[in-house]
Amino acid sequence: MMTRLTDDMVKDIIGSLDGTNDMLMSLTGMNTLELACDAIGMTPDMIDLRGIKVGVVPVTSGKGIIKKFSESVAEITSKLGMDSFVTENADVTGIAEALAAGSEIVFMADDIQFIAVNTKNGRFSNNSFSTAAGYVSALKGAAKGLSGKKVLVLGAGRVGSIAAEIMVSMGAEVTVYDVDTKKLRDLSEKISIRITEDVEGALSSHDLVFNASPAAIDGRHVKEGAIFSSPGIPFPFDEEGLRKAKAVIHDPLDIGTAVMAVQSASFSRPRKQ
Ligand code: 2YC
Repeated sequence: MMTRLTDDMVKDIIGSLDGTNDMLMSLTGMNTLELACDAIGMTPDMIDLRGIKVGVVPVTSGKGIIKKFSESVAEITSKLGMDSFVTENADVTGIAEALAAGSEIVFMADDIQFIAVNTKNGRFSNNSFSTAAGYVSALKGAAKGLSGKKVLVLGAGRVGSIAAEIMVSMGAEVTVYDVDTKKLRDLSEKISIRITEDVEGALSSHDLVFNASPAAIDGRHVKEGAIFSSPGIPFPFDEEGLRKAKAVIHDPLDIGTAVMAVQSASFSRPRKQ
């Protein structure tokens, strides 16, 4: 089941973007733009996002529109220097509106996929990869490198699995936990990870944790001084966990959307050397 944002999780995003940027600077050494570029192996000097026209299209399918979701996506991409707007119309009419307005990138999300399409060549980024890559970069920044380090991944869904794969390729020693042992076994056949069914023991023995699970994290098992890179929603920490952790990197939408913006823009712009 895809964990879905609620109106309540989204309502405060627009006013909090500078705060997220500052949090990322202090915990990872990178601001939102630097982090988004790092997630796809770039630096900000290699791509110019200014003036790229971005259309954000509300989508009414499934559980329908999340209040302020589209406006938040537009604000996040505007902060990166893009020329973003939310279409008046939703769904197909909204897509037509975005295209007619000359949007180079079109963002849209239903209950299963959240994508950013580059209208110049049809290539597109998706939020699962972008969230995984963005939060791996954040953990790498906060931990000052992941190569040779032990990392625990909570959740073997789309984000957790992609994050595990990226961190294995970076030389991290990755252990994955999921309540669904079949998901764990399937993943361990694809990539070289350790799997565990003892989430409490795993938590208490890891300094670095990537949390991509919707489940609560019991602070009693959090290791003193642990660093959490935690895209999982809803926010899972109790006050004991927050007290014991050295850093908790979390935002409901910002990092994933910023990586989508940079990645989809890079599909039609040559990387400046
Ligand atoms: O307002 C709208 O246009 C809605 N159709 C948006 C639905 C987004 C559903 N997806 C999610 O809540 C999650 C987010 C964490 C980002 C990706 N999927």
